[in-house]
Amino acid sequence: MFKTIAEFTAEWGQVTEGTKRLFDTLTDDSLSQAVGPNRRTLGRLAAHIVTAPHEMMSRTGLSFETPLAYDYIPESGAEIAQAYRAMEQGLLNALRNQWDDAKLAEVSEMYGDEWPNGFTLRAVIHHEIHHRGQMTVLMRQAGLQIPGMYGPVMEDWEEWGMKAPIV
Ligand code: NI
Repeated sequence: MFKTIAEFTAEWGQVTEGTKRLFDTLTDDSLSQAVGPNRRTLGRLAAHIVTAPHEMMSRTGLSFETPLAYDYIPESGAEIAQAYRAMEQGLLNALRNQWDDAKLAEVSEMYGDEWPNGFTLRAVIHHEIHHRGQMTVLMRQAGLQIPGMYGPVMEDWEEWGMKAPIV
């Protein structure tokens, strides 16, 4: 759990930088990709990543606008990428303007449980990374090349003239 807003800001910057690179790779055609029938499409997953931090943080009393309605799935990858940028800045601005570090130790009711706000901020990041991983599978299935997040992707090894390790 985060103890200071500065700690969260530093990590949020790293995570959102990766997500922006991923979202900028989305094509409009790819958004209908799903792992199977009646499963969430790539567009729905991406829109969920945009709206979930607002849904979670609103329960703590933090106030900022969601750039997408919860049930709306854009048909444009660029629109999702733009909405994501608005969300990540809106969340950060709200934290800086409305909270101080002491607020992170305060507890809010979350889904029938009580979470310290600093834990909720941690959950926001884990939730995003979780769904981002699902997105990369669908993006591969849709024929897109994905950017490396925590290490090289297949194409990076090829570019370096090396064989990708199969481990
Ligand atoms: Ni989720």
